[in-house]
Amino acid sequence: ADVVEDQKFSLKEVLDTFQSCLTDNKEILIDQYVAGWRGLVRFMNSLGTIFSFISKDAVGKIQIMANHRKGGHGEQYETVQSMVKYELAHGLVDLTKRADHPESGCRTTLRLHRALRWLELFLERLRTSGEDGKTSAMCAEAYNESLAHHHSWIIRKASLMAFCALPGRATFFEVMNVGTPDQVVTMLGEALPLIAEVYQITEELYAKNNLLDLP
Ligand code: 1PZ
Repeated sequence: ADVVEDQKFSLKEVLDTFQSCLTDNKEILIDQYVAGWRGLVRFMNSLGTIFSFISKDAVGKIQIMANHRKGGHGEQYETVQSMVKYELAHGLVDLTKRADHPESGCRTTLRLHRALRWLELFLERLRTSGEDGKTSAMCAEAYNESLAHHHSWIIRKASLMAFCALPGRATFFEVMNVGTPDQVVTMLGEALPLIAEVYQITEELYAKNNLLDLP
């Protein structure tokens, strides 16, 4: 295979990683989930330094999860399901206010999980947009419907400002490096149901365990 071609970054591989985090019995593998986020952050970094305050926070959370996996109880963190069970059974989650466990896997994953909803809404808008669609508006709408509800005023302002720096739809599609606009749309159509499924499974698991408002 062409070496240069192989090194080129494709958003398809990133979205494939997310799909691969689902096991046959619908558990979510943390290694793959985290790898998916790593790829997304890499993609975001390629869009410009204005996003570095976002990428810094995301990298921090990715690192927390990677450390849980590498730690002495790493095998308990194999899936989101086993993590929830383990951390709750051992009182490792701050349930009402931040205290002894500011870096629990549960609260850290919840932040990424909320961001995954943003991703789903944004990619769906991108998929169904016309040639003259405005990426910054699509991004802002997706954000206002999801993550914004959980962010302070200052973070919301900074985020909405950063979105204005997003390249136009045509350039955005090119940076995704998936192929023609038609191929991008097809790829998104295939990837989105799986991203939605990963989101839904986590959402139900968190709801069942009363974890959706972790501080
Ligand atoms: C392609 C354009 C990129 C748009 C990214 C949209 C997401 C905007 C999120 C901005 C949040 C940045 C600042 C950090 C906020 C944190 O306070 C929160 C809550 O964490 P806590 O303070 O409770 O520890 N962090 C988050 O909400 C996690 C945000 C992760 C964002 C990952 C974005 C990945 C982008 C992929 C692009 C394809």
